[in-house]
Amino acid sequence: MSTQLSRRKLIASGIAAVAGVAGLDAAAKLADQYGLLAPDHGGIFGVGEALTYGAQRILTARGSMAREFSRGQISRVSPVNHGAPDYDPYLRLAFNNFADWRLYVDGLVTKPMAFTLNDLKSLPSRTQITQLACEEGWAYIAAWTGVPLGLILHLVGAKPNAKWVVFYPFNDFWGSIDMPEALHPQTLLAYGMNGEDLSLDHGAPIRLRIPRQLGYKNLKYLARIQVVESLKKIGDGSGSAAPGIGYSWYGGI
Ligand SMILES: Nc1nc2c(c(=O)[nH]1)N[C@H]1C(S)=C(S)[C@@H](COP(=O)(O)O)O[C@H]1N2
Ligand SMILES: [Mo]
Repeated sequence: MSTQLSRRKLIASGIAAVAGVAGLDAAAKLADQYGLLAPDHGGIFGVGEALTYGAQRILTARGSMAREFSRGQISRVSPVNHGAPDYDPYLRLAFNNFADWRLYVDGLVTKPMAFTLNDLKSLPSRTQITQLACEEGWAYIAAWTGVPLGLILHLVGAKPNAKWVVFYPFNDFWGSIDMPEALHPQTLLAYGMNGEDLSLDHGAPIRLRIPRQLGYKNLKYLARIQVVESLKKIGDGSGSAAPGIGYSWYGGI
């Protein structure tokens, strides 16, 4: 552990030192070399934002866990932000209790798969009581049940050069996370909330539940997951719809 850690420390202080001496652009180049550059670094948030990502990535690289709470701490009210799509094909699938819904997982994988909701529910699950914190300043605690995303990536055989996981919901709020976050044990494809099926407005049939990141990274109403090596050719290349509406790609808490 210590060699790994001190190497990371070295990289972190190296990047900070380069930022001080040679300016932020040089620091960004160095960060990129070590996979510590957020995909929207060239955008409105600039290099400073990218370095926040790099610094946090080093701090959380050892897989630190988001806080988990007790049953008694579950919030009585769970607010909804951005309710379920009210158009097809989502409406049609919802009307049929998602019996015809499939979660397509493809991209840099050896075995692309289409999971039914029952497929996902029959896999080993994890229930965790965590907080969902919206960037607008409110939060609530709930119990979420789902399949660890890492298990799905294992089943489809994500290839060694896979670097990002892209999520496509039934609305246009697409997004992505990096591999360390995707493989983190608390990163779930959740189908249950507080002991019941996820409601439509909370993201049925499946949402990403990623308690180490802010609410807007917790994508709801998922249709497809794609594993990629680069985000450059996806959408506008910034890694998600978030930068387009004023949020940074990285939503770490
Ligand atoms: N597909 C999709 N997922 C989404 C959003 C969205 O607009 N579309 N909003 C996000 C935001 S900003 C927040 S705070 C959370 C809210 O989750 P909740 O409604 O279950 O509380 O969902 C996130 N997931
Ligand atoms: Mo949010």
